[in-house]
Amino acid sequence: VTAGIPVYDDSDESLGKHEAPEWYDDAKFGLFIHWGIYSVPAWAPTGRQYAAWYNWDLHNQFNPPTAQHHLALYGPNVTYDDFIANFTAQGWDPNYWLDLIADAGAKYFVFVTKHHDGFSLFETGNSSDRNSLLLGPKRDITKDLIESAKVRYPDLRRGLYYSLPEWFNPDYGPYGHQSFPGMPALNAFNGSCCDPYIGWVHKENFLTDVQKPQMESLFYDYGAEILWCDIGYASAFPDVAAEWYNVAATQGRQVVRDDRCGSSQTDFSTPEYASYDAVLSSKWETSEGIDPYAYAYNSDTPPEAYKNASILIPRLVDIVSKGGNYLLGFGPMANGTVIPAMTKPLHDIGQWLSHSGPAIFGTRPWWVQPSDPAANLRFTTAPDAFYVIALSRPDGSVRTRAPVPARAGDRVSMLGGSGAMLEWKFDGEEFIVESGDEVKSVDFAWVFRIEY
Ligand code: FUL
Repeated sequence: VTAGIPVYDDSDESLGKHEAPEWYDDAKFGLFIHWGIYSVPAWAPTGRQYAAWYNWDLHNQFNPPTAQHHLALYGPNVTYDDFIANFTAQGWDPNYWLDLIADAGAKYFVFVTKHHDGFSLFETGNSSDRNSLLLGPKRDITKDLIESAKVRYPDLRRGLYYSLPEWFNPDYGPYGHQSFPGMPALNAFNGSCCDPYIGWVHKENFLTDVQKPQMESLFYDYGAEILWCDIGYASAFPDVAAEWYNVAATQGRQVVRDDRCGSSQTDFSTPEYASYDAVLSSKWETSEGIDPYAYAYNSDTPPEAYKNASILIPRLVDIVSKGGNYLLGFGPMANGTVIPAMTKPLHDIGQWLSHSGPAIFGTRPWWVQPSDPAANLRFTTAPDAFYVIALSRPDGSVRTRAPVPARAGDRVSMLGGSGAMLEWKFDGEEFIVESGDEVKSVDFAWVFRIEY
């Protein structure tokens, strides 16, 4: 026990004391990487289903497009696992992704080490043999990514996504609200059944022999700084969390986990494709793909349908102004490369952050939202400055009646502009900055820095 470092135990009360560390709140912008067997078929009806759900949709009689697509393209005899042969990672260089992440200005990434299809991209020892070391790439993808990141961008925070359930694994059981034809009935599994409505079924040893060693490996062998569990329900996490927190703390590291780890406590919540009108009282992170509705690569999505920087940058600003983090997903193709429709907006975000990042990173939200919706403004605060961010290009001036904490003598300038001090005043309650021509030099969002 080191003085000043809290020691956690397995009780709910103790685990509930864990919080998102400041570095995570400061980081604001991360990138989510979904890459796996599903990147081979890479298909879902665009805008409607998640491409990483290919195997689920393939078996879902209530949701026929994927099954129809599969039948037409591959015929009736190709199974999902047949795609493993085409998932080789040949030519994949982790530095190519890492440079992309750095170019986008992101402070962290979250890599999908095992999605619901149960195929692991990390060393799973005795717990499973459906993994990338034995099959497909024959390579420890997670290790290659993590170790390269440590060397190339040591400040980039490293997050690992981990799905607690595994579809169609007889030790876990069917997943979802109904079983599909040809699949064993929900009650056909031995061991404990959890929720009679959802029908989550798992054998007791799934937690002790699969989840527990795998989570511990992600913590200690791969050094997860963010554990991004998915789905929740039956979970070994409560049994391994306290030790993870304690070990990390004695190493001088602060780790963080999301709200899908199958326990009631959480460090941050994870709404998908979400936005809010006001600041939330507890830490949150919204995730979404650059794709209109997918995290993994979806070949059905036309290039023009991807969100571009004029959508993504205002999203980032809006989320941060409400206290959230933005975890933006890109889906590499099976060969590991990322299409220009995704790399271009990432690059544009990075360019914008290179001058306007101070209004994002390390900031905290302001307690009140700008009052005039037409002005399309957002606020963030820092110890040395207050930021008024316009999401539409200001036409001559920026005006708001919201309580902006500017005082006589404060200097106002636009980030990414000439650096010139701008005229500003209060007209009654209205705060006015003469933005003039400065705004011509910047695109996507215009940050006015009020320096205390
Ligand atoms: C969801 C998953 O089911 C999606 O496929 C995706 O991974 C998203 C981040 O979480 O719950």
